[in-house]
Amino acid sequence: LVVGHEPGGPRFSQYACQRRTTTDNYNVVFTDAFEVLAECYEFNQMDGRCLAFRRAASVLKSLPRGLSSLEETHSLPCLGGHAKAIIGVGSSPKVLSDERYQTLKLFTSVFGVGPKTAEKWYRSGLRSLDHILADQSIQLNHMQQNGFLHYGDISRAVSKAEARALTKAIGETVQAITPDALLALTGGFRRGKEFGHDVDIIFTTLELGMEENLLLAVIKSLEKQGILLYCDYQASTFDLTKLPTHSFEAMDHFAKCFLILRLEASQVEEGLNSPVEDIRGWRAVRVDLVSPPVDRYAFALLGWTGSRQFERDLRRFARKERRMLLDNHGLYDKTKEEFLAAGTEKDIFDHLGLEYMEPWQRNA
Ligand code: DGT
Ligand code: MG
Repeated sequence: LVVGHEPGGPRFSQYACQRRTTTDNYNVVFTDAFEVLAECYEFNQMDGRCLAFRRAASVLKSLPRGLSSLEETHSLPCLGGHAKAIIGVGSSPKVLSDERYQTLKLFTSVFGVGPKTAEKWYRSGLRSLDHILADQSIQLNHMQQNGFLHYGDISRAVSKAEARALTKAIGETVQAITPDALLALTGGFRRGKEFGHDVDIIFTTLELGMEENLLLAVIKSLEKQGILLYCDYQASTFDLTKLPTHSFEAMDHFAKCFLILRLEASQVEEGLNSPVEDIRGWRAVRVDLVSPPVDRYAFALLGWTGSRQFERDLRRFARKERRMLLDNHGLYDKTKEEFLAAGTEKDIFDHLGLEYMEPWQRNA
């Protein structure tokens, strides 16, 4: 592998937002191993090591071909000794067969169950989903109850065709409420992924201040259409005077909802992804809707398009290289002491002095 330098910037920057990363991953064996380890460190709250392996995985995802020797890693950033050792040995991580890892992975696969709850259940000796459902002392919240209720459906991948069908349905619902609206399918599908774990859709009104009402009206309409299986609505807590946050992990403050929707097989040209569901005639799908004010739409679209690693590095790049603070709400220039406006994602890249990356190049 020849690690060259392209005109206009380093090909292997330490920042994911300076590497063009498509969905073609030629090092999936290594990146899978790194991501398993990252997840394991996350379960153990070892955030530094978790991030180190996420970064290492992200660098390998941007390579134009598979690594064929350890020497090739020497010119790459973000690969520590531990990561290189794994590449050298070429083995899959031992944690894969670790009971704790497997159990926490299983528990967190339920919608509404985070690492803390999974850990608590693990510590009390629970090892399977049946154990949890049979345990009288466990009080599941509404989200978790629905996570279990629809577990079979929502733990199966959503196809691009299914995501498109849902975008069409939401688009029509939005249109019927207000003809002047902006709407986009975002998240992994906007980056060109064939499958995802949910469908992320962003929309807003052209009239500033009406966006939250639109979201509420959409939810009401979905309920009326009989396709709303579950809804966790979170009202906006957006404060336009606040500076962008340092933490990526915190959710943004825009009005949003986490839904489970019913998707009919007849809505999907290619049919449903799973034969069982196709025979049944419908499936449940996890859908997230977010509705930012129109003047923040570009920031929210950029933030929700991901990938998570791309977003983390955009923020880190802004802070470390430009003395700017970026999040889903806006961009603040600490030198000029002012917010920088943006009507498009391109405007944000321009403010940051970064070459524009298409959504399909952000699969870091
Ligand atoms: P998927 O759905 O697993 O195929 O993959 P993605 O990339 O669609 O991931 P998803 O749906 O979890 O999130 C979509 C984007 O939304 C993600 O790339 C970044 C953003 N996002 C999701 N959760 C958070 C969060 O907790 N904090 C922040 N700041 N952004 C988030
Ligand atoms: Mg998604």
